Amino acid sequence: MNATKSDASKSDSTSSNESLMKMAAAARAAMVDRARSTIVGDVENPRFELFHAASSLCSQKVRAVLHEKRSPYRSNDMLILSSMGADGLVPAEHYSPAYVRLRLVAGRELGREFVKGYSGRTSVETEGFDPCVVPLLVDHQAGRVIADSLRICAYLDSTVRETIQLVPDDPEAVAEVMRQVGIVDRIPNTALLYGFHPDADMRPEALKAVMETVYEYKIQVLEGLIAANAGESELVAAYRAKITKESGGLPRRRDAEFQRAARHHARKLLEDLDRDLDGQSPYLMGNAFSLGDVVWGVNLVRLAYLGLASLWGGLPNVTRYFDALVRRPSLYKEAIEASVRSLPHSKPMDALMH
Ligand SMILES: N[C@@H](CCC(=O)N[C@@H](CS)C(=O)NCC(=O)O)C(=O)O
Repeated sequence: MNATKSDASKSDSTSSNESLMKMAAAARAAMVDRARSTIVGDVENPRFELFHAASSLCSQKVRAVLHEKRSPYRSNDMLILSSMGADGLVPAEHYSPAYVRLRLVAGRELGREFVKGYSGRTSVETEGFDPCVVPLLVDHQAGRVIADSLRICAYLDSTVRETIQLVPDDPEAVAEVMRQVGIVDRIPNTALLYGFHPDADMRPEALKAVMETVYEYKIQVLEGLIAANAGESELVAAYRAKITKESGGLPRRRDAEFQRAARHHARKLLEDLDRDLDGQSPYLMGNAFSLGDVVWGVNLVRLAYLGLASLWGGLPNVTRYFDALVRRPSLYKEAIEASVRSLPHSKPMDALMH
């Protein structure tokens, strides 16, 4: 009896692994340019597969962890901005039905409701599950799909044990690292990236130009996808949730008070960080590089890219911390170089390149 049961569950898990592999292959195939699907590392069939974007802050966190772990992976570098082509709107690749179906598998495991509105943040904890974003990790060995950068980073740290450990063992240290990770996860990054600041908008001009139409294009593409997939109710619900969120962002893009509040909030968090750092050691947890440093590193680089390094003006510990973080090879490659390669030129980044 037991043998039959375990045979059955083995074949169940084999078939669900197969179906996951097919779903991942379909999401890959929906990308416009297959050349953006590559293997990072020296193995033919890596255990991990990442759907991400070079420019995406949340993807940079995950790639920096994979770099620290020296884990090979299949990299699917997606275009996450819809753009206007000669024949009309070219949809962002992470809105493709095949990719969203794969994400919905991860969403079921996450057990959170779809995102219901816009706050300028992207944290699953505070906003709910956005079915139309990157990054997304497939673990082909475990037959699992994991959504959300915070969860993916923690998952990779607990799964790949043979290299650096980014979340420590000591319960107090774990609590502190995860507290910092949570703080960064709730920074209103979308507000800072998409928003037109009324006082000093230091973002590159080419980036501002993209942001003039970003919400309109997103909504238009998503409406088209709803019409084209009207028979698939789960997909339609996912696209509707995304429209709700993006429609909420549209009036905030030029909302002066909202934009000022987002910056003010970021400054307060940096003041807290300045107090949390001891002013001597390179990292949050002394000499031990941790997941807290990965996420702060990526986010500080993004703020620098946006011309917002002034937010840590007069905060000596954060200034020193930033200098240490940008020297870390994982952050240099996955946040600094990747941003320079994939985003419009931003002058403050020149000083960080070597
Ligand atoms: N909480 C999610 C947020 C993911 C997220 O917002 N991703 C952004 C890039 S950092 C994205 O895909 N934006 C494209 C879009 O909204 O269409 C995570 O950390 O993974």
